[in-house]
Amino acid sequence: MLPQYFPLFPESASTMSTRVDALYFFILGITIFFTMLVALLILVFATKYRKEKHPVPVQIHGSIPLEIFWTLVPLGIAMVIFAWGAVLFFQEMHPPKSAMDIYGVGKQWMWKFQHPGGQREINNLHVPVGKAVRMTLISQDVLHSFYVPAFRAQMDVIPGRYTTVWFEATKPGTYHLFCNQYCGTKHSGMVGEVTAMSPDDYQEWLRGAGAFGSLATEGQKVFASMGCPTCHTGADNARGPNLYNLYGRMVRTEDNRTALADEGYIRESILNPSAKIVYGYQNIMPTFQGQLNEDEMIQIIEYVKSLTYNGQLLQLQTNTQQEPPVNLNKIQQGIDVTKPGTNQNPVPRTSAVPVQEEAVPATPSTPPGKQNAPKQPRGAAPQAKPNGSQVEQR
Ligand code: HEC
Ligand SMILES: [Cu+2]
Repeated sequence: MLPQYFPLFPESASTMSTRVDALYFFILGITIFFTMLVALLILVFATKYRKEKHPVPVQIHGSIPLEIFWTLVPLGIAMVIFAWGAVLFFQEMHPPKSAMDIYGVGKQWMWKFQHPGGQREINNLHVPVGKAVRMTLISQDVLHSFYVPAFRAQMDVIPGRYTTVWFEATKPGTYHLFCNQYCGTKHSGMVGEVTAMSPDDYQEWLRGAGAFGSLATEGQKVFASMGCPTCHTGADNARGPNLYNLYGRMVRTEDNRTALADEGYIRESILNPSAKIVYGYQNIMPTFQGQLNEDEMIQIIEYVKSLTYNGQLLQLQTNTQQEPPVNLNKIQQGIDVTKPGTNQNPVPRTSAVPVQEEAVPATPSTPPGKQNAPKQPRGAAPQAKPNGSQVEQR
């Protein structure tokens, strides 16, 4: 609606953008009001108290009511702006629980995106309309900034650290994607497009985008090729902790602190293992600094995230590829599921996007690499981690 009357203004196409605009226009309105008021008063006073009529000005020495009035009114207005802005800030910072994940890597001078199903794109981002999307962003070189004006969404993209931003597109269309932080010679060329599509079109697009495997299955391959399973076997007496159900949990560290196992924590555990030592474990994990690129890091993180009962379900729902999801039972039996034809799904899949019932395995999945540990009894709670030696808090 706006661009028609006010072409200087970007389109408004997300749930946040209308709210941000409301505050913006409120501040703009106040500014215009006071600018006009001051200009008007200058004119009025200049005529009314001009020299011919008032050769000698009357001296006024303070007025308490006036001082209170012009202190409290601006304070009130400023507080309204502050409170309104703070509410919007918290909404911007906290993605809804139901948000889907998309990963973005900025590098000189392009944007690379990865969908959980493994679909990749460059300088192009496809998102569904009416669904919150949480972008997890990182830079491969210098500071960049992810900016979609139509969504009023902006977040710095920093080397070595994940940042997140979320949005929910409200209408289909193609919108500008900018790098909003000067990042070198071709900074101005670091632009792309965000295509918001109806959920059906988006599913269609995911199917057509041709991915080799979901991020989690790709991550499992990286995990195996890096030798992580030699220590993270999942067994009780393993040298490294069991990574099953790690994501989103509070981890107790050697110095008796707790850390939330989010994307940043997993990343740090891999690149700088001695930063936080898991309680009850030795500081023996080598650093993998320089051995993984950002794409592989994201894949490993998605793999670790998938090692939960719920995560597995989520993975199945977002993985629209024909390829079956990671079969934890097979991994448990020591079968290399990365070889074609060995990762058979126990439940035959009838549709590309499985419904929830299909996705639930008949028996709870056991952590990968559990081959040395005693078999879990049928029907045991999946989150009951049979690992007595571990004293982490959940
Ligand atoms: C030499 C054995 C060894 C190897 C190889 C190893 N790790 Fe570790 N890992 C450990 C140990 C021991 C800990 C716990 C102590 C610590 O936090 O450093 C750990 C901790 C972790 C944690 C934090 C776990 C928690 O419960 O908070 C993650 C995540 C992790 N490793 C991932 C990996 C990945 C991914 C790889 C392969 C790229 C890998 N590790 C390779 C031994 C190893
Ligand atoms: Cu840039």
